[in-house]
Amino acid sequence: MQLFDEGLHSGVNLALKVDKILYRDQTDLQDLMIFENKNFGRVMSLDGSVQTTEKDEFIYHEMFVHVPMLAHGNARRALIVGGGDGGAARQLMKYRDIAVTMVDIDRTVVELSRKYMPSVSGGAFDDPRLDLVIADGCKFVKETDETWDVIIIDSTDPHGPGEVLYTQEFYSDCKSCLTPGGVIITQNGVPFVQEEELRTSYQRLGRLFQDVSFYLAAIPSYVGGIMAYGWATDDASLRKVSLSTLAARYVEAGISTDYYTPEVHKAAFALPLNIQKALTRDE
Ligand code: AG3
Repeated sequence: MQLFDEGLHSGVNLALKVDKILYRDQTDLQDLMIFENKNFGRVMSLDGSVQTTEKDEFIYHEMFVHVPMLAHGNARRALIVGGGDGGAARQLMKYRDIAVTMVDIDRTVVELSRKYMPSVSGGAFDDPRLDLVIADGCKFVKETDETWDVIIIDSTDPHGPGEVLYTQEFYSDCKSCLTPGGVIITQNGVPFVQEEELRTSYQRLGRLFQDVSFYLAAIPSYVGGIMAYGWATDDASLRKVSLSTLAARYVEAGISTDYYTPEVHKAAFALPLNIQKALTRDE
């Protein structure tokens, strides 16, 4: 029996049974593998870490997109940095009046996701409302003079090509291309095994934004428990939008989801005490 043995964390590993390898090669930037697993369907890994699986990507991407979109309530322009599998783009396409820019550094990720895992992007790459840019996200946000209402940083963990997407400089450049009242969401890892990354992002974002927090969701293929999305905005009211307003916006948007509900949205911001303590602890 062949096992995919994830090397992301030093003390704990996710092992997935590999039923069939569909693709394995080195792109210009990273090692990319796509294989089949009974429970997760097709799985894409980059540099040995699970990025996306057919069966649980809906949880990750729905929470990444609908939480900021419905909290904002009037977002017309969204930027995805990373997200080459197209999962976040697919969720954004559910909004009628949306224009999406997606900047991923690795064209091969886009091409292979499209080919081997078409349900993840679900046609988003053929949608005229999506502008796909193959470029370094860091450089892109530094140089652009465009602005966005919602910025989704759908990166790998802070190793390899994704590492720069966790720096103070990158967050600051993102802030300069955010419209007033806009919000930035980050992929911030699994706190139980990546507490340092949570603390670091909290400090870096905290130097730049009035309201910085996290919200949570459990993604079965990201080992170690519940994962955290970073939330950064100068408009503190976005985190306080009432359940009835979220519910009205959800109905009005006419979107359908399999994980997200307005109730789950509200609940996701409740941080367990150990996470609150990790954020405020002096060290
Ligand atoms: N973004 C999240 C990768 C997280 C990997 N972490 C892990 N395996 N524990 C990847 C892109 C998904 N659109």
